[in-house]
Amino acid sequence: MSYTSELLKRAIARSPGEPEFHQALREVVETLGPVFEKRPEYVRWKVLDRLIEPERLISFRVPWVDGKGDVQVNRGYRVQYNSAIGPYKGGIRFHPTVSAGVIKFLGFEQTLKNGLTGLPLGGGKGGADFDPKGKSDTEVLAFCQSFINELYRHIGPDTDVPAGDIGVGAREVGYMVGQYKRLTGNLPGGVFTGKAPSYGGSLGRPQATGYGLVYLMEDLFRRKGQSFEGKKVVISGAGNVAIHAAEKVLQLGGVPVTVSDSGGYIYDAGGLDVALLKEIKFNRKERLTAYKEAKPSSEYKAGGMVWEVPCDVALPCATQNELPKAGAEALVKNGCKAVGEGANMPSTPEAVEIFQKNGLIYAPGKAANAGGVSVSALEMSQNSMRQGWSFEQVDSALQGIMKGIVKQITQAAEAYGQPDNLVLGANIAGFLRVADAMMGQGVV
Ligand code: NDP
Ligand code: 2IT
Repeated sequence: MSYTSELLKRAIARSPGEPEFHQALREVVETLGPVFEKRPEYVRWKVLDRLIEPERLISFRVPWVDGKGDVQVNRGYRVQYNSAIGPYKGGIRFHPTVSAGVIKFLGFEQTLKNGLTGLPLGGGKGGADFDPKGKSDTEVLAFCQSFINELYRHIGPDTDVPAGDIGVGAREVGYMVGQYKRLTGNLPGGVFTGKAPSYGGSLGRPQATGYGLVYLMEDLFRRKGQSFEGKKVVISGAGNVAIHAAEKVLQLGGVPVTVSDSGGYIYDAGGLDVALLKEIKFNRKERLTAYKEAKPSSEYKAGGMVWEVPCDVALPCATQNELPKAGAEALVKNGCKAVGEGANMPSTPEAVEIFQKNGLIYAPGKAANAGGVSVSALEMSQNSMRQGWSFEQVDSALQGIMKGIVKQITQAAEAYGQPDNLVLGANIAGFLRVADAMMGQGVV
């Protein structure tokens, strides 16, 4: 059995019941074989054996009192995955599906993603199996405060810097910053990113993941003599990443036609009304059915997959494994030519195989959605320097970072003889950056 197959078998056996983590490991480890042929020192020093094992996994009780006065108990996590190139960095997710395995898959992906950005960021991720849906503002506040009552002792501006993810936006980050400051005697609020601009948040951070995704795809198109102009774009999700991706597609002349939430999807053939979407989702926090009510010319489909809508480009921006084999088959059948992942691991392995076999441009999440964490790094810089940069300054830096990622992943794919395989390119380029930093620091 090869080195990578044996390593994978061992890693899976020692983390039973964590299918998402196994999937993320398999997808990366299986592509790294050629690296070990060129660089046997990595095998001798067991760099990958060490890298796949998180430095630390913290799991804790989160007790809180709901609006009815009943006691609730949730479970919180933080995985401090790898600190070879900087402080642990990655978001916090509040969703009922959060488990140790989900947090480990996200932390592992984050470690390689952060490596790809070229910025001084280690990898981490956290969250809780708390469901924010239907909770009042004061219930969310109570939960965030209890979550931080434990987490505060493990994080800090130079050790571990959380941000948002599914179910966690500027409101939740703000509540966590407030509690962190009370507990630590007013240490700088810079320990979180994704803050509101009035207390140190970077302009451009809310937009960064969605915009970055579209910048990266635009650069890949440009290399093939194409652009977003006139392209019909199917987007899943209706949160931070999805809505900002739709906004940037429109700005670049494309036509975003769908968004979805866990209830169903909107199809708006003439192009989405992004201002209306923001009002419904960000301000009123309502379901997508409200879009159909406000714009009766659109269609709302309960259930179903957005992937059944014919398009040129698909941007999955909701959650892991939301794009299964049947979705990939429908996309290919209807003529889709490119897939860019705004979410983390949204395509199943079977779907990825279909994209690759059919020659689609396929940009995996760890490269395509790295814009968010990149602007988080810019927010950290601004906080350290006690500065606030303009939106234009941040947006222009983001464009440069996304171009840098495209360059790195395409160069790695070419160097390893598969120029169109961006999965291979992203995995190898991300791995090399973290691996070299680990090698330089001894056996850590
Ligand atoms: P939000 O909470 O803002 O939005 C999530 C959206 O996805 C909602 O519309 C939600 O619908 C939908 N969704 C979530 N889980 C499911 C599910 N199990 N089934 C169906 N729909 C679901 O999150 P973000 O936009 O921030 O994150 C979206 C994805 O992007 C995630 O994979 C995240 O890890 C990734 N990402 C986020 C970054 C960021 O900066 N925020 C950075 C890089 C990646 P509903 O409301 O009905 O649950
Ligand atoms: O998955 C991700 O990259 C994020 N949720 C953003 C992490 C961050 O620290 O900004």
